[in-house]
This record gives sequence, C-alpha cells and structure tokens, in this order.
Amino acid sequence: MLNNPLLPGFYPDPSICRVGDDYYMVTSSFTYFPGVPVFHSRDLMHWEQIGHCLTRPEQLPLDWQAISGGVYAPTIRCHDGLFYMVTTNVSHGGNFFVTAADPAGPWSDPVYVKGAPGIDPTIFWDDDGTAYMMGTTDWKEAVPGVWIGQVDLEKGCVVGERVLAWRGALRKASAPEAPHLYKKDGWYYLMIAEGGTEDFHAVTIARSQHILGPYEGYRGNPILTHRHLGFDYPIANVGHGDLVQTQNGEWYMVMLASRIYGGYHKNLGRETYIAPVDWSGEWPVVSPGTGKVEWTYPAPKLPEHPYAEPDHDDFRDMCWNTLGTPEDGTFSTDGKVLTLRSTCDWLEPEKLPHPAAPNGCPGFYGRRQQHMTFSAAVTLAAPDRGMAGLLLLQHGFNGLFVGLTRTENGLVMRAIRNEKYGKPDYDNPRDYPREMKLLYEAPFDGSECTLTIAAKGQQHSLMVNDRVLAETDGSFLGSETAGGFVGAYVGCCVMGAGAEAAFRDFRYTGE
Ligand code: 6LW
Repeated sequence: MLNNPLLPGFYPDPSICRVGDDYYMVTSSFTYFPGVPVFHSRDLMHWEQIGHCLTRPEQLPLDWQAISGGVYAPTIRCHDGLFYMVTTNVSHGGNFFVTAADPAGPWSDPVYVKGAPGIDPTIFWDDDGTAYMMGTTDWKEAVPGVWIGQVDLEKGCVVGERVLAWRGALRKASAPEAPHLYKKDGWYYLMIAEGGTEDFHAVTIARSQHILGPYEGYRGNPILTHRHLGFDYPIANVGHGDLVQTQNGEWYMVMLASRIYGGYHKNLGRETYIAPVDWSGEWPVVSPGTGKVEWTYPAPKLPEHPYAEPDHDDFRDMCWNTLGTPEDGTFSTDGKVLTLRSTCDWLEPEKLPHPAAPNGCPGFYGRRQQHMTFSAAVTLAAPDRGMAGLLLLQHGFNGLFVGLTRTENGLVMRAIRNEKYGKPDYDNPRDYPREMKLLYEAPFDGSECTLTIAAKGQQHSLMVNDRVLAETDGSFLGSETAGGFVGAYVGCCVMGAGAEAAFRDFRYTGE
C-alpha cells in the first residue's frame, strides 16, 4: 500500500522528479542544518534519505534565532543529466540554485539569481532547451501573483521581461505561491498553491498554449483542498503540490498536510503526503473517487523496492540537524557519544544576543518528532557548567526541557516549559513575550542520568531516570500556538556560554 504521511514529521513543501526508474524528492528545512533533505525511491512507497543539498556552511548561512527563517520551499528537477535544486534562503541572499551530477551530493555552491524576487522559485526547460524560472511576486506588492521569466543559468540572472503569469483561481486569492510548470499535450499547465499554508490551503491550476501566458484558470479549481472539511478532520492544511508521472504513465501528486491531534493542534508541523492523480482528461483529478487525501492508496504499478532502515539513533544518521549553521567544534560524535557545545545562552530571551551582535552558536542537535505518541531518551553526563538536557523544540522557542543545571548551590535537575505569548512576529523573533516556567527543580546527586521526554498525544511527561518530574499538556507546541512553519524537533541541548556536555545512547521510539 501507499501510506500517508509519506514522510512523517516536519517535511513541508515537497518537490519530486523522476529520472528513468528513480524518483527523488526534497523538502524545505528552514533554520536546520544541513539543509534540504534529499530522498530516493523506486516505488513511491519507500523513501530513503540519501543526503542533503546544503551540507557546507558556505552554502547555508542562517540566522538561527528566526527558527522559521532560512530555507523555504525547494524545487528539484533534472535536465541533461544534471540535477538542479532551486529554493530561497529568506535569511540570506534570496533565491538561488545548486546543481549536482548525483542527487546524493556533493551539490555545488549556491548561484544567487538576480532579477528573481519573492519565494518558491521553480525551473522549467522548454522543448528547445530554453530555461525559465518562476516564483512569487514580492510580498510587498499589493496584488500578489506568480511571475515567469527566461533565466540564464550560467550567469545566474533572469533575462528579458518578467511576466505576471497568474494571480490564482480566487479573485484576490491570498498567497498565490509554490508554482510548478508542466507541459502536456501541447499545453503549459501552471499549478500553484493558494489560500495560505494553514486551514485554507489549496492547489489550483491554469494553462496556456504559450509559456509566458496568458494563463487561464481551470473552472473546476481548486483541484485539491481540505478547507471545507472542518476542524475535526484529521488531515488539515492540504496544499503545495508537485506532480510526477511514472514510467508506466500514472500520475501522482506529493503535497504538504498536517495531522491534528488533541484539539486543533499541529505539533508535527507540515508533513509530506501523496495521492494518485487521473490526468487522462484535460485537467488533473486528484485522488479520484474521494477528492481528498486518504491514509492509504493501492500501491503504484511499480516493482516494490524497500531498503534497509539505517539506525536513526546513531548521532551520525542523516536525520540529525543542528539549529543554525554550526561553528567549528560545536559538536563531535562517533555515533554513540555526542559532545555538544554552546557559545551563548539561548532559551532565555533576555539573554539572547542583541540582533546586531554575532549570533553565537546554540548547542542543539536534534531530529524531527515524527509520531503523536513517542518517547525520546538519552543518557547525560553531569555538565561542569551551564545547563544540559533533552529539549522538545518548536517555533518561537516554545519548548519542553528536562535536564541538569550546575548552579551556585550545586547540581539540580529541572523540568522547564518555555512558552511565548502573543502573536508571532517574523521580523522580530527576539521580541516574543515569553515565560520560562520551572515545572520542577530538585538537587541531583550523581554523575550521570537518563532523561526522557515521552508523549501520549498531547500529554507530555518529563523524566529523570525513572522519576517523572512533570506532566504537562504539550499543545502549545502546535503551529497554531507556536506560529511559524516548522514542526517539533527533539534532541540534545546545552545552554550557557562555554557550556559543554556529553550525551550517549539516544533512543527514539514512536507509534
Ligand atoms: C513556502 C510557501 C509557504 O515557501 O510557506 O505559505 C513557505 N506557504 O509556499 C514555507 O514553507
């Protein structure tokens, strides 16, 4: 069976391409490093991560304090045997692309594209080999839309006129974005997302016989949305799709969506889903028969191609990320033991470095929470200074922490709930009113301990060894409350300038 979510956990804005019998998929990654994970499949059911597009600090300058800044929606395509991944680094440089002969990497240095405003860039080659780029118009424009222009990939600039291709299906559509272009039966089909990436998200489509338009919207739009299914439906926010045709002629769409649980809460952020598409007529019909994204579909007509799951608890596995671009010596690991260093205080807002000052490096090394019910545990050696432990982290530094702190009066174990109030302000991520609530504190006697964060839905437990320090509702880790574009990460952290700690035997289980 084809099971949804295809990539569980925070894997938004999926883009897919096929080369022969091989399928490749990328997703956005925001302020986590390395950036833009790359997945491979031969049957569309089993997806193995084979690398990241952005693995070198020079490729990915980030401002870690804006957790939902950094890398937005990517597009992956292959042309003349060369892979292209084009995306936006909203924290630095705007739209850029990297190339690779092998999607597992290495990928080139970024080419920042001049004359390409907005976000969500995509590349398309016409039959004569001419390359075009599309993206959203600048956010500040009164009437948003999607532009298209010819692009010189050698020089890294849009050439000639940039044309406003489409403004979306709805009159005054909000957030027309995520453009992808396909050529079929002599028509150029322009598929976008609109309605915004939350409850009203949708996929809409237009077509033209000329690449630069004018594009005419489909009268049956939207071709996919869950906006009409209400707030109890378990799969929400469906939109931002990309299409692929199998070598056998079947069409599929990958798209983002969120699971809601314990109320209207989306702790896992936006995940990657898939649905079959009937494109035997003039316009694509997504998920024929039901018109909504289902948990399972019959397997595609492709030979099954499973792979051996790697050990994700090994600190060298590709599922691990730092928050922000790591500095030399931030972390080191042999797989089992992780040594992590922090060069600043970072969960306490008043101690965040001033925006004008250098960032410093937060000591955080984590992986995605991929299940509504999960447990993460790690063994920590008592730190010589500062604070070290296990952290479940969302946008705005909403988080749950359990760990050890070296205080003037000795070593203490603490459970902390770090919560921000008020509306998210993307321009001033440091300005959230916030409260660091100490849920529990007690002296700790020992040289090491095992820390656990476990969740049964929204009921979260914070433990040291076998002792439950605190139980608390975790719905403030949902995107509706935390804001932003990311999903929860769980991992090891150290806080306090110069603090260092050693972790071992990390285990994540989920159901
Ligand atoms: C993505 C864009 C979007 O680039 O959110 O709201 C951005 N929609 O398509 C980040 O995922």
